[in-house]
Amino acid sequence: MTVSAKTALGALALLASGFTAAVCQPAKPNPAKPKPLVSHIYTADPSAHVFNGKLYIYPSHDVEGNVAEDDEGAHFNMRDYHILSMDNIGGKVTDHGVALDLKDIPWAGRQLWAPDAAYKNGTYYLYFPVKDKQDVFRMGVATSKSPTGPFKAEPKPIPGSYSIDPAVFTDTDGKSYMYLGGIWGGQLQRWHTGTYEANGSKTDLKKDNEPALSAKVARLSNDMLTFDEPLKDIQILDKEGKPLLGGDHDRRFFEGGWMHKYKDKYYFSYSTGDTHFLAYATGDSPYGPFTYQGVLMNPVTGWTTHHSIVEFKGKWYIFYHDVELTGKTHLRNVKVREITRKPDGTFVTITP
Ligand code: FUB
Repeated sequence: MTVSAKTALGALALLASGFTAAVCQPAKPNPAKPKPLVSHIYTADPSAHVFNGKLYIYPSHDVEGNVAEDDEGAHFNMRDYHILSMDNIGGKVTDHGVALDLKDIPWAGRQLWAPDAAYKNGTYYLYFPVKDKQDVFRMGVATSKSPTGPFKAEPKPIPGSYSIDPAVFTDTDGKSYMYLGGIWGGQLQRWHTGTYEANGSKTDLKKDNEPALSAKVARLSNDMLTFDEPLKDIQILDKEGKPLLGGDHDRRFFEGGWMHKYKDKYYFSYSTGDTHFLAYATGDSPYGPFTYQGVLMNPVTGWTTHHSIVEFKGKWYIFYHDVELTGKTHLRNVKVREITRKPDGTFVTITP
């Protein structure tokens, strides 16, 4: 996550004042310069899914919370989720209103960060990270009969869960997995011994020559409400089979993991955080190990970078955010553009 020194992005205060319509402007796809999908609210961390032939986006809902900025991202003080949907890329985007509110999550303290969603057996699941009342990030889950909610939160966090940025992937055999983790403000480094270190590092372990901190994965139970196994490390290796190191900030995992499958290969993509790349690595199993392949997207304007990848009507798209509307790190807007793959399945790097 963010550090205060990195937030001075200039004062592009292009705030869309007074515009509160629920149905938003069509966003014309222009690969050269994609537009924010909506501008009446600020949105980030878009997790895109296709349910019943329609595209749904589960983003964070950024707000100006008047919370002082700190090195752990306190100013990312989000309090609810709105779900967006669209029938076509470039068509009308609908904001379905508040789907889940912080006040309706019994165990939550503050900061509703990047969510994801899944569907199984007639129920939609919304997964979300939020700090508990002790200020420790945990993963929550909420359910609904509709992809747009309203969602009802389970009374407790998912047992054994921690850190941020859940991404739920359902494989072709029907098994679902949650990927999670984020260093710095996402607290992953404080769990490196297996228990939470409240006074642990605010950034990383400062062990540049040791394997980098890993994202985590666990298979979900059949009811999608708990982990079926303890969280495991996601290993990301270089082409020589060596783990990426903690000091390799251009390539190591930072936050915002996403999993998709293409032609039987598993693609784990993620943000490198302080170097602002979206990178990816491929493997032969949902658990990895994954081999680093390169940069999926060069840095966007803004400090954070967070994405999802989805196939819709025969084409592959990346949903991501930048700060075009405000110039402020914590007031972001989501965008979409098509992805181009080379014949071997690797990506043509996108420069936004
Ligand atoms: O939106 C809050 C945090 O910023 C997310 O959890 C990170 O991935 C980064 O985008």
